[in-house]
Amino acid sequence: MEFVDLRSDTVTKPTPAMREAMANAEVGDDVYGEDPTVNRLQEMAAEMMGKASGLFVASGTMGNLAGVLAHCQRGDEAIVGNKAHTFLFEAGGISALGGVHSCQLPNQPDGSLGLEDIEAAIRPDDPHDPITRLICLENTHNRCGGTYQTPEYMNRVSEFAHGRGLSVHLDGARIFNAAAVQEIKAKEIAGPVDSVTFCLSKGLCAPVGSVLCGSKEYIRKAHRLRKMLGGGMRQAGILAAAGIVALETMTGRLSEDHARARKLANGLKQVPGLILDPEVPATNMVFLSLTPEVKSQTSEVVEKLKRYGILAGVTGQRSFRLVLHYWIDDAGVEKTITAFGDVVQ
Ligand code: TLP
Repeated sequence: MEFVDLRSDTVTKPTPAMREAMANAEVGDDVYGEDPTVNRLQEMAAEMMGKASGLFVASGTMGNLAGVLAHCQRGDEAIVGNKAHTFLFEAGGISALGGVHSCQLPNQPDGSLGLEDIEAAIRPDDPHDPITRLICLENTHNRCGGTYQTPEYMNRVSEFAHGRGLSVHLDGARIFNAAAVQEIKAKEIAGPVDSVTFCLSKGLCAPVGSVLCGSKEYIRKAHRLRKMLGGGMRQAGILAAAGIVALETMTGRLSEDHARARKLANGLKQVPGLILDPEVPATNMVFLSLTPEVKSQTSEVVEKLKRYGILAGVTGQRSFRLVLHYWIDDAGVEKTITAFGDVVQ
């Protein structure tokens, strides 16, 4: 059966153009800096983020890990949101592998961190305290519903941080979604921060990889860290080739996924037993839960949906996440609405 796979945009498979580019990619040893395709991708990525340099890494998780470690020494503190991907879903890497202490602040419903909260969290110069070194932001924000932050917000936090000698790292796994919904360039969002990671392998459909971008000096440090983490990938141009096609052909179409997310949310809103939160999806993610009257748990609903050819993501005992991407068309959206209508009782 052909599944409508809404579990994540990470499930996207490469397009035929990507496979062709991969087959024909010119390659070299990237640990020596000699892979022309990786070098080209890194230059393109840095330019799009408004940074001096880029570093191709295996995943968003590796980008955030090397990204944070390049800012912090062991024992330093990084301010993170309590719903941040880096805090929740990266296996505690910054603390386990980097010795970086995290200070978790409540994410506001829109995914932001309050400036007053950040200000109050900065440690005094006291030998009892770790040294506050870094603020981590996420845009779009996954667990806050695919919400996005404006360039004004990115500017405000960065100016505040720089005024206090702190750096800002952005988990921009889906920064091109944040740019598409605001009809701006990604560099307007990433410009003010010190470093940014974005993913090629989510809504942009490339099979593997992310790029960490920042200043020349910062990327030089991150390059060594990537090696330390086992991420020196040699003839990685085969992968980078798909990333180049992703940047050339996929960033301009993401608003189609946002429109389908709204269509899906609209349809599901009519299904008795479902609550949408938020009611209107900000970008490509639809979050919903079962009302107290519904007897089934999420796991049962998910099993039943499979029989209709629908794969849904589970976020809790009574909640789901549905993510729109390149491989979900209008028919898939209609099929999903019908299936939820039949299954939820
Ligand atoms: N997110 C995945 C899961 O890990 C939850 C998903 O299905 O959404 N930052 C953000 C904001 C992410 O959403 C993800 C992946 C990552 C980083 C990590 O990227 P990868 O999976 O490439 O390590």
